[in-house]
Amino acid sequence: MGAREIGKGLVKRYEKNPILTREDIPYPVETVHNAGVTKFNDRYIMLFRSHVRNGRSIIGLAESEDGVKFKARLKPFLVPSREEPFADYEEFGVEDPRICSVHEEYLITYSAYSRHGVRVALAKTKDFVALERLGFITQADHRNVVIFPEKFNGRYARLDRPHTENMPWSIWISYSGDLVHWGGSRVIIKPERYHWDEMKIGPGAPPIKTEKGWLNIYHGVFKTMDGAVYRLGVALHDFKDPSRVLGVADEWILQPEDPWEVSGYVHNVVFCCGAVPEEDGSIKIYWGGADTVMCAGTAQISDLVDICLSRSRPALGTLAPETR
Ligand code: BMA
Repeated sequence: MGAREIGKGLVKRYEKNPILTREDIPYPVETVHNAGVTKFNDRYIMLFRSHVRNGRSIIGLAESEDGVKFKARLKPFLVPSREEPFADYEEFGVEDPRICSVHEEYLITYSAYSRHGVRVALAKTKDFVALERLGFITQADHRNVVIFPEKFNGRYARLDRPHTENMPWSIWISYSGDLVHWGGSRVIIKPERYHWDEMKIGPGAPPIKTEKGWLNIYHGVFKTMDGAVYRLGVALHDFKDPSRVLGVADEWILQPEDPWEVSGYVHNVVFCCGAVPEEDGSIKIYWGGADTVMCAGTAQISDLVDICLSRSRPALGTLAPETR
């Protein structure tokens, strides 16, 4: 991918960003953002979120040969269900899909909004044509679920992000034998006070296997007088025990800089739901810009792993243990 460097960032933005906008979609939408991306039969598949004109969201599908020039299908891929039990919990829209490749199947997690709150739903597909909803895998007040592609001691693992009233929202881990019922939950990464991620953090792309552990690309939010700023950061988790955090990089890897990241439907947002590792050691990272357009960039996987380990901060924060 052709690239230019912004600042001294580890992520090189694609020179023709944004890569997908509402003008590219053959049905009426206001935005194209927060897309999950994976490789399927040597093609890249992108599931992207779009606001429609009532302010609610649906999910579309676009395909690409090279990972940057995408063509959208004629119809949306996932819209709020009309069948129970899904209809009741999806009536306000479906958002922020992640695609997790597990065995021969692709698991899709997405946020379902309704009068009952926001919770996370799980669906699966083998071919990106037929889609089967498996169920809701959280109660209300959860978003951002990413499932690891491998089992650990016979159980699936996921990173998730419950909401809470009295603590900054943090990244948790949970386990399941069947993908539908989850438990064993515990917090593993917390925002750091007065850092770029102090307001809240949440999983972004499904974890990526590297030579040194699982790479977790997550988002972190900082509150300013001008609203919240969404940036991306990285953490590294142990191969065998993903609840063991080997390092959380102290610095962000991407922040809103391009005009379509700084201004749009929600300004100052880069938000990641997918990344695709390549055989040459690079990784394509995809992010929504200002909740309006899709952008892409590349990084070297080894660079991202290195900053997790060499510029690390404590995963559970630097506060004294008794105040955590
Ligand atoms: C979060 C989610 C994301 C969105 C971000 C910025 O809370 O709603 O889907 O990209 O806010 O608006």
